[in-house]
Amino acid sequence: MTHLTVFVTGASVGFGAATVRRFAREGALVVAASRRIEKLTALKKELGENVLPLELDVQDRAAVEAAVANLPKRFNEIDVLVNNAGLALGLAPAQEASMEDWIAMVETNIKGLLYCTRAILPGMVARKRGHVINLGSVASEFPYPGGNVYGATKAFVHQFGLNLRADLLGKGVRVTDVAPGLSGGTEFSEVRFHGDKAKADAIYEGTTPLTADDVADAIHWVATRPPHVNINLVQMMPTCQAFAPFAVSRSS
Ligand code: NDP
Ligand code: 8X3
Repeated sequence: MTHLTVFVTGASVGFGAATVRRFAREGALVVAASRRIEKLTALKKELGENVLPLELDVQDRAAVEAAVANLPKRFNEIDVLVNNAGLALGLAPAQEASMEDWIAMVETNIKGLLYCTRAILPGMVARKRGHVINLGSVASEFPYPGGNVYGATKAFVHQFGLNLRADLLGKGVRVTDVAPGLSGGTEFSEVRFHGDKAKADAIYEGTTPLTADDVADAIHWVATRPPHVNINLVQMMPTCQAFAPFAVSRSS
């Protein structure tokens, strides 16, 4: 593999950590960014000097801009931005959902992704090469009860990616939406249920969900296609997941 420099947000656990491992083991330089620096430092200890731990809250626009502007020279020509930091909070119907949860999802999944993209994109355009890989979700296309704002943030991610492609035509910069379905072994559901592990575990009971390594594999695959190939969307589900019929209320 040519030596890529990869910037991964939400790198401390889950898909992000698996992505850092995958690229670092293939010889890439990886900036591993998230809020929990101790987990990032552990990743560096595991993977070596090609990993740069970066304590970063993507909700903090000034911090994102400063972090990108002040990257050490060895890591500052980013080839691949993996916009992975994100979360779902709650599964309540819209009329009962927490506004704080909604705002946190918008601040992270939408605004955080915008801050990172806007900070890193000019360098990619100047170098005439780069790749923005956004973590979308099947929830962007398929609605489900309680998915209200989470699914909408991922629909934003999908459409923003397509519009980025339109702006970046001729600039040598690729854009991909990697949109997984049910995925286990990450903190996603524990975060969604505000730390209720029993509720989180119940989501995966009796299933064989996608793993973080499955998703990292897809991310690595799209990033290592020849430069003239742009994968617009990878939508992936575990074999045990499919679609439900339309719901019809018979009492109204
Ligand atoms: P995890 O909860 O395991 O990991 C989320 C990561 O995001 C953590 O590393 C966390 O790090 C980081 N993060 C959260 N908020 C911030 C913030 N404000 N600033 C910086 N980093 C932040 O989730 P997954 O790995 O499962 O999910 C990763 C992405 O994939 C998300 O965007 C999610 O929406 C999406 N996705 C997940 C699916 C699933 O079923 N698991 C399916 C489809 C998409 P820290 O706390 O250290 O900051
Ligand atoms: C995560 C998958 O189905 O919980 O994006 O929304 S789902």
